[in-house]
Amino acid sequence: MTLDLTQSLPSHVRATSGRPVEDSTLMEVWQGLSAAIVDQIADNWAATTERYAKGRQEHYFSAEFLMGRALLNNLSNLGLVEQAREALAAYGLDLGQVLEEEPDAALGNGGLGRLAACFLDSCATLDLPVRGYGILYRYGLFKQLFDNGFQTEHPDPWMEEGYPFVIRREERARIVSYADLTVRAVPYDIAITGYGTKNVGTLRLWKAEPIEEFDYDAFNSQRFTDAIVDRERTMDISRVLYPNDTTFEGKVLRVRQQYFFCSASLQEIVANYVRHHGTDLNGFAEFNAVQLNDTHPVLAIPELMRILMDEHGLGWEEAWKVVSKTFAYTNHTVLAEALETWDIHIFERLFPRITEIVREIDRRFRIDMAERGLDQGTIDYMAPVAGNTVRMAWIACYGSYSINGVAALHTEIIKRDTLKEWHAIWPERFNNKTNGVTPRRWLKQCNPRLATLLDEVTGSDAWVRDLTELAKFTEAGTDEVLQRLADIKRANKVDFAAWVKEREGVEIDPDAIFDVQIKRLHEYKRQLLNAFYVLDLYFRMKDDPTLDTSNRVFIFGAKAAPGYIRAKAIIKLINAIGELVNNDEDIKGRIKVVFVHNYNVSPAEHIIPAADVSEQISMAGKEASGTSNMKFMMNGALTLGTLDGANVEILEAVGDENAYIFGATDDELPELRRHYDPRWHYENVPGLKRVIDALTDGTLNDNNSGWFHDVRHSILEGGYDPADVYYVLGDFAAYRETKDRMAADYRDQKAWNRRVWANISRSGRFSSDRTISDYAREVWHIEGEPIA
Ligand code: GPK
Repeated sequence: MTLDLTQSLPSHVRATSGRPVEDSTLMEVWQGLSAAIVDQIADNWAATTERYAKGRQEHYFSAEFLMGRALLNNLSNLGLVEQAREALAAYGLDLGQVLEEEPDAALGNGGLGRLAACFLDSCATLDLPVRGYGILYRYGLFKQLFDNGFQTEHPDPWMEEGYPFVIRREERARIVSYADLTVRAVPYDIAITGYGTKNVGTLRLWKAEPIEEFDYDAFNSQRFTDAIVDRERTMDISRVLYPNDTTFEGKVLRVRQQYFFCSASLQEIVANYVRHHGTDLNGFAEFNAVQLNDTHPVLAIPELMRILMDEHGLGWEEAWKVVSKTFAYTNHTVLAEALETWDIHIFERLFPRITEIVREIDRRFRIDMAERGLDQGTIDYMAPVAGNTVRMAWIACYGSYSINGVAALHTEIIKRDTLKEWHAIWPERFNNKTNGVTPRRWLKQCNPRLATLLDEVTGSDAWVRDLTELAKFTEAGTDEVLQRLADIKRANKVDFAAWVKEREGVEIDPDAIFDVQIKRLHEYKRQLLNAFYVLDLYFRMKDDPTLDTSNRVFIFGAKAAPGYIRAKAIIKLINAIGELVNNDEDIKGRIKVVFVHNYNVSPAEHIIPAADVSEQISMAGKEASGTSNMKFMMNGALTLGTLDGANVEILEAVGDENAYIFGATDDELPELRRHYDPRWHYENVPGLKRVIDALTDGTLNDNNSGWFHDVRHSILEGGYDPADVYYVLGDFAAYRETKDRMAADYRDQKAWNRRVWANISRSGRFSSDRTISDYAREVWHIEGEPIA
């Protein structure tokens, strides 16, 4: 029997704090309430785990899971929000305040990590036998602060004060061996509740620990410090998340991390197979599939070969047959700088046996391809090992039965360009799985006002489990519904304005257009294009104070990889523009720029429900999918974007009249770029010269870093790269025209809200439930297994 939270909360808080609720801190109350939730789901969690262990399972391997906060998600899934509110109210406590105590589990960088988190939510909701496997980083993604407008990075020891949602499973620890180090991998499990189901899934995160607390030999022979040093070397493995997004960083520690979680996870999966299906591993792939979230977990391919051959006696051919029916690979980018390649000497030093296996995969690959009649040039290009370089994406393509992109356009591009040689040989391996996002966190939880309206309009909460339900109500946008949409957006904007005032110290007008670009800072995403527009609008307004336009708030949120100086320069630039614009008396607050610092999952939950405009302005062909575009759509923001990634499919879903699309397309760009002269645009496109000159003529202050000169130079002159690689100047005129038109359209609120409703009601396809159903049916071959 499970207790009502009113009964169970006090004892959990007391057990946490050692004091009555009245004398406990808010943090302790958060911990107690969280523990009470874990208590509530324990039986269902155990039942689900047992049930899944027997049948076919999917294992989602990912170096990143950007989970965000867990408590509200669990309360909401379990239908306990009101109960929790009441249980706390009895002590004069406010649920909202308690929820704000929770640290974000930021074990990911951006889209790829958050996608993994949305997928787990959908798998749980759909009762699918899927488990996530990753690393329990002690430090999540760095915390971002601004110092004089410059990004500074700070450690994020997110579970230092205790984190009740993670359960250590000491008894399931595994040994992971490197040539120079042997470590214990201890699993920590996080329960993944679904919406409207009793099933509870699992995210298993591995922590590296020393085999023994101390190396007693070293300790006893007076080499105490040596013993400590080795211990620290072990703990290093799961110490920190690498803060790069779509860029590869070839650090030894990183490859150690990758092998660490792949090896530990596979050992466990194989042991489970043996327990339930016996010692003949030839049948392994009938019960297990592994999805590789990008190339970060690709070492799982040679590692499974090793386990099958060295520990279970399979021959090479038998093992390879199993392996190539087990793995499926998702590609998340076409950017060359993201391609993971490792120097084989690193492999040799860390894991000689894995290196041997990789070399053998390479040797057999070359024979295989020669027999298929490929020429030597193509074989060399595709081979897993080239000279001293191991190419993880090629191992993934060779060893996987499924290869997918994350939006229709992206999949076409990898078939046509990035992976075309692979597609030529194995077209049947390729498939598209357009990304999705969970409507639980990204609609029901973050936008309760809109959720209530949807309940009313549709007559039930069925949309929460099947977002395509909303499509039946595309015609339900009556005047009354449109007015309520407007009221909801306005209320969300008022809330957001208060949040921004408190957090960033900037005052914003809830009646202004809230125009939002939130994503990692990368040149291809073109925050610079947006910044140029803001500056240009500012100058136009200075020229003509009567310029007839709605008030505008430009909201940015973005972290730059710590070593990506150009990206950091763009952050500084946006902050400098904010400085200039926000404080100019002439502008009278008609333009405001807000850079929300430390952008992460929780800030996104405040920002997205308040947005009017969703900036999705990457250079066409570069953004594999994008996922914030989907979150905005669900929350009734209109897309201002290029025909890139999933924008293309959003446009298809809503129709031309309900989105603002501009700019060069992927098809047009090669030809356009051939004749491209950014200088010509600088000289001739209205507004551009003034904006670009402002970077360096003293209008904007980069505190003598020289960074704004570098930005200008990269756009006009280039250097190592050609000038303006991402076609910022080329698309500026179209962007300005489209954004101006959008702002003019905003004045007709009724027409605008009709578009808002079109977006919300047609967002069903972008639920991660749809994405996951597609993976389950077409790639994983699993079905829902409800425990009750
Ligand atoms: C792609 F390659 C990568 C990466 O290292 N990190 C990352 O977040 C993103 N991504 C893409 O850039 C997005 O377009 C995409 O929506 C997301 O992955 C999820 O597929």
